[in-house]
Amino acid sequence: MDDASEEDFIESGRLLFAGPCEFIFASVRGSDLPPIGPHEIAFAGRSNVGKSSLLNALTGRKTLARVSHTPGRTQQLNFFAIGAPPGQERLRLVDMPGYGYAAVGKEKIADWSRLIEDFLRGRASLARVFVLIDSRRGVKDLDEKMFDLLDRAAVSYQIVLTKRDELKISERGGALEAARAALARRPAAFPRIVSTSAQTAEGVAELRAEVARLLAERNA
Ligand SMILES: Nc1nc2c(ncn2[C@@H]2O[C@H](COP(=O)(O)OP(=O)(O)OP(=O)(O)O)[C@@H](O)[C@H]2O)c(=O)[nH]1
Ligand SMILES: [Mg+2]
Repeated sequence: MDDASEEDFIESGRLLFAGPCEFIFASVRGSDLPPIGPHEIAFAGRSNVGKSSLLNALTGRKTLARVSHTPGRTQQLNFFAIGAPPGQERLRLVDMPGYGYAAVGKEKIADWSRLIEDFLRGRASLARVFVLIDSRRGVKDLDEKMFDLLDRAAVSYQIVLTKRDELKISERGGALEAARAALARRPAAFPRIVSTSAQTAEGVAELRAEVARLLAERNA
């Protein structure tokens, strides 16, 4: 696939997500994960950053993943199968609970940490984690902690900027530069950054292409 162009990946990404897509499993503890299947891509990030919304935008379904009206709504790992029939899925997407929601008690935070760490460690099918960063807020301490965790777990990760529509066009280059700078000390992070909006669908075709490229590399 060395000579495949960006346009080829845009098209294969479109096809990948044009097919069937369904919710298959929810995990509240690391001992209760679905059996290993196809490659998985997980969506991590602060509560309210737009994980569920971006997952819906990617799959073109408005209500596949539940979007929060109050932060901290997704409190489990939600697995979605892309492609059918069952057992022949091409890919799974994993919507992760958000971090950094202040009103969550210590006990919940401990449960959350255990679930996330159990999932990230030794999940052979986990191909990459997209760490979503709000374009307006940039990379914060808790995001750095997530990067630390991913570095320790030796999981491939990549920054995806969200809510790009909320930035003025003149501010967009700066948001990308800042995210790039945050990765300068992170050799394990994938260097390309995708800037998206679930609201306007900007960057969504590019993110699908990124997924298609990753699958092509993995299956090569
Ligand atoms: N303007 C704008 N708002 C967005 C975008 N994506 C999500 N939102 C809004 O941000 C809020 C949070 O979105 P979610 O998709 O539920 O965020 P989440 O990261 O899944 O949140 P948790 O599950 O609580 O961790 C909702 O009010 C969305 O409508 C976007 O691209 N642009
Ligand atoms: Mg969510």
